[in-house]
Amino acid sequence: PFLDNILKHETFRQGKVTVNFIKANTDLFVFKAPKNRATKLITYLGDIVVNGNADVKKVDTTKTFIKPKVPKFDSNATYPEGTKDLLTKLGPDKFSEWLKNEKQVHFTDTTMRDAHQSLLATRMRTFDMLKVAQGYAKNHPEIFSMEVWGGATFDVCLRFLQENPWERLQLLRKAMPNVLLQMLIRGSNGVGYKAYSDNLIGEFVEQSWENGVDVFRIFDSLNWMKSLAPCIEHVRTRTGGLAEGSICYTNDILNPKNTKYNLNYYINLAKEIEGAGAHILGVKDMAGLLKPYAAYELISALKSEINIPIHLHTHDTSSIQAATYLKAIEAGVDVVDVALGGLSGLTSQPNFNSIVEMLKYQDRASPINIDSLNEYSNYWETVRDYYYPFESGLKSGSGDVYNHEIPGGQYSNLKPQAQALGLESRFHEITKMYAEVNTLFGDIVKVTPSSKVVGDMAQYLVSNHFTVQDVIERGDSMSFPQSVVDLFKGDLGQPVGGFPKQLQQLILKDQKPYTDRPNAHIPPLDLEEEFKTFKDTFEKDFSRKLEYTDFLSYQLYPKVFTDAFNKHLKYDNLMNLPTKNFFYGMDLGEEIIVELDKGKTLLITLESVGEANYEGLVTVYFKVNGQGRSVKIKDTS
Ligand code: 3PY
Ligand code: ZN
Repeated sequence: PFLDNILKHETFRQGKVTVNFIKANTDLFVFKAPKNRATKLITYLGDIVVNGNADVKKVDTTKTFIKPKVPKFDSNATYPEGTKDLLTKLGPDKFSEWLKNEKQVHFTDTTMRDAHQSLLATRMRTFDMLKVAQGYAKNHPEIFSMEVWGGATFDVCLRFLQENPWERLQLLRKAMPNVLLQMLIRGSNGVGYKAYSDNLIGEFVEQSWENGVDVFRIFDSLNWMKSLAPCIEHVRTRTGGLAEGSICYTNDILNPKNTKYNLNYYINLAKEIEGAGAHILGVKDMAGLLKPYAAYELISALKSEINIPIHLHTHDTSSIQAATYLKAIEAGVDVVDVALGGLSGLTSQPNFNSIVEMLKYQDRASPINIDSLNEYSNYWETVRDYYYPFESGLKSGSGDVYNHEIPGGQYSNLKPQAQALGLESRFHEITKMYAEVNTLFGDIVKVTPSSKVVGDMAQYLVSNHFTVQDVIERGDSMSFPQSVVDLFKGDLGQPVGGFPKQLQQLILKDQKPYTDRPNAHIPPLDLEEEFKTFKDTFEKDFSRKLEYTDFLSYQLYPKVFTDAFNKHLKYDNLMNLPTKNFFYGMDLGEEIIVELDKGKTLLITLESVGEANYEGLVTVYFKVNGQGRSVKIKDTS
């Protein structure tokens, strides 16, 4: 390293070395940690052994894990043709026609996106997905699509899992080249919580397609067409994929008192979405409020009013959503979203395996090998155990969802959040307040990011012992959460029927709201210039070339990306580390195999852990491919 420092030194490179060169340049004696991957990996493992993974709040030391059984598949066999092949053959418009004319009902498998987002706080790692991706695509090419990307997964990959979301997408694409891959995109909010410039969203859509996404489920958190339409247009003009423009379902169309979100409202919105060029209509029931008989009415009406196929999404929070699917299937829905048994139910999607059984011997049944499907469910059931710290603690379905209308993913997060704020015993007060805040806000559509704002306000009121009446009476002297102010200013767009004017004034005080698109206030990004600046800032010490997709990650989440980048410099790519070791480190004497790159494998054993020295440094001893190695870790626990 000393020689390396000399060779790289500016003075040396300029050929200006004098006899005093070494003496005058003390920086020659500063050695960077060796960059090799094995050192970085054992540094990570050592850190987790000494300090634990900060993301794991409570470790159960008695826990034992069972090795998940990967269902058999032939890695040399060619992939059977699936929906991706059909899309390539037909193109998106003809594909949409094909789907509409299908008699059988089709399935989207959400296991790798919404299911774990809704049950395990989005923590599922690529490692566990890749183990079964190829086999699943080969054994189940009849699946309509695999939802694998978007929603909260992008943020969580970078923020908590130290993964590159684009790499996840590329690897899943490679492992599943025959079936459609699907993502969830929040219209002008992309995969974030605020509006971005239009050209950034356009680039993001194009790169998502280039890297593997075929089906874009596009929604807006206030059902605002002005946010949906540009995103549908991006998919139509910049990709060869399918634009699934979606209505978010809220309230209850069968409730005679509901004059806002009634059947007519949804039909009109669906027509606008079809008119904007969507290939598929998504009905996104994010909170699981679409009851069975309402589903029959809604789907029947939509089938007769629009000409594109209909794709229904729900969450089983109430535990009766299989009945909703049954009625929707009777009414002619084309595709439904399901999750493999082990990751289904409650705030996740209805159980794929059981829905297949429900339809067996019926007209619209799909030819699916249920025994194989059950093996995959077992795999996920076993894998799920490795993620126990991220379970929500919800134990049963809840009929109360029809009152509070909290989306599945948010509901399962709310309990741990309340716990963290010391409000666990007041959980039901928060859910009740959520409903009251919704009424106060004028009954808005609640889905990311608008749902987060309602949740922020509910927590704010409960933790400060305020009521909504207090807001009405004394709101002008309250300082509300920033997200609430932003919403009422117009930063997430306009809600159905507008904001309640008086409340808006109380919240905004002397700020002026606007009613045009938030994106109209965000200048387009100078992509070329910004990409150059990005590379100049980050590329210096990086162990791999930075891609345009990294730049997009940075633009969407600057701080999250920067933190992930710094961790990457320290630990390198941790994606291939087994999940047990990623979250819980290693046991003494434990031996693990980690495949760093194709053909480059490390056999690592944890030999011993020393005591902290006077500086608080702990030496952790490993054996790596038979050789003794140690790392010094600062004990911060
Ligand atoms: C998301 O936006 O992540 C959702 O899953 C909304 O339902
Ligand atoms: Zn969902």
